[in-house]
Amino acid sequence: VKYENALYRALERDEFTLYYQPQVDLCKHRMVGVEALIRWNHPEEGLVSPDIFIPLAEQTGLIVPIGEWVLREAVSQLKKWHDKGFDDLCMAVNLSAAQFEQGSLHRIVKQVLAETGIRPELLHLELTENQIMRNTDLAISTMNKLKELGVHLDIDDFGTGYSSLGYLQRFPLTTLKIDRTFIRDILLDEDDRALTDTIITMAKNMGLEVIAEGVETEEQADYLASRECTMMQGYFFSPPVPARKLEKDFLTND
Ligand code: G
Ligand code: G
Ligand code: MN
Ligand code: NA
Repeated sequence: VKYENALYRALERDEFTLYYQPQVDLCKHRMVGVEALIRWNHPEEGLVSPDIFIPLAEQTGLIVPIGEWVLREAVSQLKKWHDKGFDDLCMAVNLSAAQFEQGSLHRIVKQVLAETGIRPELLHLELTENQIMRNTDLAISTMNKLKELGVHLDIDDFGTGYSSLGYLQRFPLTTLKIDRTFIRDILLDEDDRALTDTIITMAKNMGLEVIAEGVETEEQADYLASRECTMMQGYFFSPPVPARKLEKDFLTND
């Protein structure tokens, strides 16, 4: 309740900003994409975590216009990076449940792609298992429409939700993102290791790409690479950072 009124005004006052976290492919020895993560610059309280205001935005329905702002901002930033010569960089954008279930999502994505001229396959939309399992028929039909536009559909936090493996193959997915809670203890906990190995194998067998989230150490990265999971994201490479910082650290032309 504390932030509710302020949240209403945050969009028009331009208080939101996006941070970007690199997604690296160890095979290619470089960053291949980024995930956009929203931040709120509250006038009095400074940076407010999305863990606090996203649930509130979902309750109030504000997540729909905020989510549309995120999509537009992320894709227009991607366009700027493409124009600087990094023209195969991908952008991943998180979708909330309300946004995903809005009839207008497909039209907005199509419009944003048309306005920027971004190749659709360079845009990844992230959904969680729970989002797609809520109403599977609606989810499949929405995902098919998005897939027809050519964008990628990634499952975020994979392994923590309630999707059944039998259902998984009915969704037009491209990527599984292994939740960071499994990666955290991958070298200490046999069960987490077994689970991670299984997700990697399953993804390969289903023709899906796989990304490990929350990679914090070189040892974790080495282990994943030894299991042929070479796409990774996490503090070991970089935390989410402002666009300028990402450019400085990862997008230099020399
Ligand atoms: O970046 P950070 O780890 O603080 O993000 C916390 C949570 O907020 C994560 O679950 C992340 O998916 C979510 N989140 C971040 N940015 C967005 C966004 O633009 N839209 C939605 N729906 N969720 C976001
Ligand atoms: O739910 P989603 O995967 O979209 O959320 C991404 C969140 O994970 C962001 O808030 C980001 O700050 C956080 N994050 C990214 N890399 C790491 C990491 O290596 N360790 C931890 N603990 N959190 C991470
Ligand atoms: Mn995500
Ligand atoms: Na995640």
